[in-house]
Amino acid sequence: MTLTIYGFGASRGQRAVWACEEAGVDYTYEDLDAAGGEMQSPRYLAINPAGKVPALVHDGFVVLESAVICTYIGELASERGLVPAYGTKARVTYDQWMFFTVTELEQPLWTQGKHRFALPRDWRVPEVLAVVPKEFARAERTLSQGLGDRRFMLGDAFTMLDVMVGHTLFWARAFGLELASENVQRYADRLAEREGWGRAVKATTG
Ligand SMILES: N[C@@H](CCC(=O)N[C@@H](CS)C(=O)NCC(=O)O)C(=O)O
Repeated sequence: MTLTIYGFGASRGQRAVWACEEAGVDYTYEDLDAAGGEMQSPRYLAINPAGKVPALVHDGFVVLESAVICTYIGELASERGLVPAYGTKARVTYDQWMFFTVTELEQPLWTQGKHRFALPRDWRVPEVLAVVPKEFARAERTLSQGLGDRRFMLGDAFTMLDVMVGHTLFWARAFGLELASENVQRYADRLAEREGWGRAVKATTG
């Protein structure tokens, strides 16, 4: 089996690498030269026509979207219980928070990233940055209520959902946004201490 993850530095590619580290799945990490245009190269566009990362290629099968990639990796190591079984209520709750992470929690962060550096300069609208802390605070309050006093999003066991949520919380901290809720702060600290995350950081940013 060959499994390759495409990313660049501290991008969402770290989610896929962290997922492999937690699942004990062997992988090769390919760090693309984003500044040099490698994500828009014909070779990479043949893998992901959107020219975005992460992408995963597993024995020729392409998987896109970080939330789906993390779930796919978790299911490759099904014996580890990192993804609730399909058709269960736990899986519905897992999917619900996965969707919340990509459609709500990370969106203010992505707005900040796009309008600070990711979009071409003449597309950026600095005024939208004012809503970022407000929107993030609202999403974080929702997350805090969902997390409650659990160790991980779904209970005592770590799942791939924690990779997605955790990475997004680390991203918020890297962007200078406060985690206002104590339970979310403690949860993020707990995830940051995981060896799998440490190895993912080393693999992606050296
Ligand atoms: N929804 C996608 C978002 C992927 C994404 O936007 N990745 C960023 C890096 S973190 C990217 O490739 N940006 C390049 C661009 O927007 O052109 C996912 O979660 O995989």
